[in-house]
Amino acid sequence: MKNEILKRLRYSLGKDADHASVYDWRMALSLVLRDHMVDTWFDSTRAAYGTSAKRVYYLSMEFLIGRLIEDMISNQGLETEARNAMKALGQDFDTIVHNEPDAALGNGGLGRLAACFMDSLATLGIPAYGYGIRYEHGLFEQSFVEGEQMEKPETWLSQRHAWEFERPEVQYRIGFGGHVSHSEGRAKWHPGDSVLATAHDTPIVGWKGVWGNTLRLWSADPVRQFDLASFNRGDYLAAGRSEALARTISRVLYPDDTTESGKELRLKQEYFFTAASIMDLLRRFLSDHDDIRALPDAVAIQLNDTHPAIAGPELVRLLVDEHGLEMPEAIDLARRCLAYTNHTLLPEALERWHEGLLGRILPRHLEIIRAIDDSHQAEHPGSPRILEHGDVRMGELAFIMAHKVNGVSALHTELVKETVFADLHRIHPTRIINQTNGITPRRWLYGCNPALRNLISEELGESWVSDLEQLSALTDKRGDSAFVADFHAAKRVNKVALSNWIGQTCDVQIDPDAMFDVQIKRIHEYKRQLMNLLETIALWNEMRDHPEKDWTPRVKIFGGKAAPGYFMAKDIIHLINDTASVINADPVTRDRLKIVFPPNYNVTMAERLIPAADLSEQISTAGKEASGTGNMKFALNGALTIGTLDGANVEIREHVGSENFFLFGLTAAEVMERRQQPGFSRAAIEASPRLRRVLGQIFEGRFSPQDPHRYHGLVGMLYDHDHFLVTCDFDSYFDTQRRADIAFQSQQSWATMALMNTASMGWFSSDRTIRGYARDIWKTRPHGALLEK
Ligand code: 26Q
Repeated sequence: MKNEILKRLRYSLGKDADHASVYDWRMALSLVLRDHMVDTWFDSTRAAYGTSAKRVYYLSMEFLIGRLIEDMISNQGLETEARNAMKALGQDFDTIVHNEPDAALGNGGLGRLAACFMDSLATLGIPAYGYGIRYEHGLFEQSFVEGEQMEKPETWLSQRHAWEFERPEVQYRIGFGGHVSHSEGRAKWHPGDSVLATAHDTPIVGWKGVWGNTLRLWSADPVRQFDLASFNRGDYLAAGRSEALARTISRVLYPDDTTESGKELRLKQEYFFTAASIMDLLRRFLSDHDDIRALPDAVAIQLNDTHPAIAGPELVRLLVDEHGLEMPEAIDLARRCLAYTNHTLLPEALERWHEGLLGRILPRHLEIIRAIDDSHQAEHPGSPRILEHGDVRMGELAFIMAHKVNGVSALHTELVKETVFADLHRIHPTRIINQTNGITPRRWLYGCNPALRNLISEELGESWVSDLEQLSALTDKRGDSAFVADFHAAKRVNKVALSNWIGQTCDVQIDPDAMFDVQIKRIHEYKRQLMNLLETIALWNEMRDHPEKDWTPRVKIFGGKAAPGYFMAKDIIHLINDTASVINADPVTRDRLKIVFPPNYNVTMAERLIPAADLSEQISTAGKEASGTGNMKFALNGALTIGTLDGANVEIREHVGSENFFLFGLTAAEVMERRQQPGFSRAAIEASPRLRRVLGQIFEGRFSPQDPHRYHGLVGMLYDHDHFLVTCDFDSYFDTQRRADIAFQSQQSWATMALMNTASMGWFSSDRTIRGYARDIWKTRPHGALLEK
């Protein structure tokens, strides 16, 4: 490998070893690793063609993949070789790994799930393509200036992307606007504008390097070179316009993780990548099939939320306008290919487009959507409409065009049936099914936690990495005090490493023996970072009131970004940072309580924090978090959860056992009921002297002395419209935290509970989730013969 790296350095990067930078070395190593997997990748593609196996197409606006180098190394079993080669070349391996930018082509859970699914699809040997957008700028970079979030554009593509192959020959023309002509019963769309979608492929190789799939991301390019010949002087202006359109479409990821409705560019992005993907999969299908009616036997299209829901009308359009099918047959054929995953119940996150806007950008699609809506209405009189009050409702469109609709945890799926899609569920009672989310154990244990990985492998060998339920064998070790001590020691190693990193990046000294209490996720009112902070202040008050008591030392760690236009979320960040300044400087509590909030939380930071966590904060208002997947990563790495009965917490608790989980708070049903009671939050505040005191301190400017009114709005919100019931759950949360304090005092029993968490989390592998999709939705079987279970 050493020689291969030197060759790449010289002939691909044009550098000699004496003048190579860390970047050059990283690129040379990456290119060697990429070379190494090309054969597997080709073999897989060939095998998929050969057997005419059904292919899965995962359409997602987001792929939050993070760094890839460690996946590429460990999935191909090249760890020792790569380390030795870099050592022989005089390079520090970890420095090389950390030189790779974190590809943040996603906002949070939905995008990270897509990335975990790509890893599992490859590991299981299921022929699959991930389709998305090659954003030039991923999620913004966050910094804090005097405690406030600032956003800077992210620039992962300012360097060459090590893993991708550009495919200039794989290009599709994507139209926008214009008009539709009808003659002799046929419709034809004449777009007014168009851009080219160009494919960029990243190979995704599964565990043991047995199977490789493709992540195909589309960039938008101007069509100018196509049209130049026919251009007259006047058309040059039009050419300029399309060039500007092309440049903006794949420019930047929308940083909102709930719908910011009505943004024209967002709709164009959605159509752009969906249309390119549908054209691409049809071309592949037609290259070895004659009969378009066989499409559902060869193609399964999974819509990651409604963002690619225009896939339904687009497929129908191509079937009717280009392949000459009748509308009813086209709708039926499309439906047999399509399935839709719902990721949220929040009403503000359900996508709607004004009919006028959609009709202006996609006139033919609007006609087809009407036809779909009318035919569904004709078959099921009185059913909910796709078009309502002048809006196209993408959830209803996706539901009606899908043969299966899935929720992402057991609780969420039941709520989908009872709330957003209650009426459609009555009409199609077998369409909604559950597929509880999962996480890839390759990244979220094997890769990020070498200390624990090695301990497990010493006990079980390495087969657990692709068969995670084997972890249950560790249950037998709970009475083995030497093993429990080793388990505890692995956690300690990770905590020391994190303490050092926090010392460097946040300039805060923390005690590795304190409880590391971590909440990392997007900042959102429903996720209730605010409740966590209020509890921290209440604890601080009590430590100061009773310094003589034997307090369990804690480090409260926060991480997460707020959408740039979400002012309440930004206020919460500001308050956390303001509070940290006051509390961290307090000599009375200095050795017992610290708050740290490292800026720019991303996948790479998660890989650092999760292995070092003792306590995982999963405290959303019950009924609001569809699943959560961070919750799974923590429990797998031996953190105990403090959480509500929300999303996948419910199932995690069932698996790890209620005695190994700190439960608190109202249930989803109780939440709905409590919200109906007038003045519920004032009543809760009245009943809790502890909470009243904290809110008073914030209101008076105890944490913002330079600007004492800063948090009046925030405190007022809690009194008057505490939509997420922070006030109602506060006391139960505080008391449960104190139970956690006591439990942590016995390190041995804490470590045993932590071990039971790791041992019980096998079911939450995304391999299990993908097997579920393959069996219940896609009707396809893993291809990798070796991996067949
Ligand atoms: C839509 C239109 C316009 C602008 C933005 C959006 C948009 C973007 C991202 C809407 C929603 C999202 C992301 C949602 C998301 O991440 N949901 C999470 O999905 C996870 C995987 O299923 C779950 O575990 C989380 O509970 C859920 O919040």
